[in-house]
Amino acid sequence: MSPVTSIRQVHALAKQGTPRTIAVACPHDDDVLLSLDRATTAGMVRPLLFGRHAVIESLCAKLHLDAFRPEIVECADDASGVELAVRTVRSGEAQMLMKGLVSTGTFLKGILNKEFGLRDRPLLSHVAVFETADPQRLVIFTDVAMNIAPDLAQKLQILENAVGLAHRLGIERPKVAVIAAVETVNAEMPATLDAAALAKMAERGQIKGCVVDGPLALDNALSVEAARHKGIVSPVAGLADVLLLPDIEAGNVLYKAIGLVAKCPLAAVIVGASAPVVLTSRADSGETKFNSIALAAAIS
Ligand code: COD
Repeated sequence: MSPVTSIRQVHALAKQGTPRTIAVACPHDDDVLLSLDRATTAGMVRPLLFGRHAVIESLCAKLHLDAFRPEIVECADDASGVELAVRTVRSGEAQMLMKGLVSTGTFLKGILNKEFGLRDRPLLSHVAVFETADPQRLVIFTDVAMNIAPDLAQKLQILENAVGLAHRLGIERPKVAVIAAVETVNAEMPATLDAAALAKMAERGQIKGCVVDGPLALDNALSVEAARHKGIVSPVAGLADVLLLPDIEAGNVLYKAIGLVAKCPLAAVIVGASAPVVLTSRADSGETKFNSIALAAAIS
């Protein structure tokens, strides 16, 4: 498979095969319903909604979604909407899960629930993808929404989850930049110590299927020019396919800067669960929600 280099190619992958059933917890939101309608029309998904029938029907009427006829399972409150949607994925009846208008904490706790949740790999993590031009390609970055302050062992898991996604997108040996504020190891900046450790682990074969370097600052991870200016000699510098961010704050700020300021196309999913999970926030555009459904369908 040649590497997927655009969000449009992600859409094309999502349209292959039969539509995947997507269980949606609490879809009481305009953009969630609009993006589901669009993904259904495109042949990517078959929605199975867990929420309040009357609210969903009135929103669909307001949005003029006349041809959108999803199956709806009545749920009295958010907690039961999440639990039933998660259980439906766990049973195999649905192949993807999506968060609607429900708090991120409630939703994530449902996925992690020991009795009915979707844990598969040791750590679940959030992975976002943006499309950049010149040359056109996808850059994966993580973790912007789930793991708050990962330690070295958790960063290794997050890195491996992102590399797994890169492989699914045809990037055979992704270049991973472990991001910090500077590209030199500084004992006062713990993120640089973790980055150096991960780079050494990869060099010694403890991390497979990718090339890892760090610490790298964002500019010299993504710009060959910036790396050259700073005299950085590295197989990753300027060419990173994966950006491993130090914590949720750095990741979340980067995600919002890319979407809101740079206006680059974005998609995001949680990986490491037994099925892909679409976790977008209320502030995400309808386009990002649609792209995220497509990404989840493409890898399910
Ligand atoms: N993967 C697998 N297991 C996990 C993970 C994970 N990412 N996180 C926690 N666990 C396990 C722990 O090992 C433990 O067994 C159990 O879950 C409970 O662990 P806690 O007490 O640390 O976790 P919780 O339930 O209090 O919180 C987990 C959340 C994912 C809800 C929490 O980390 C969180 O709130 N993350 C940030 C979510 C957020 O607000 N994002 C907003 C950005 S848009």
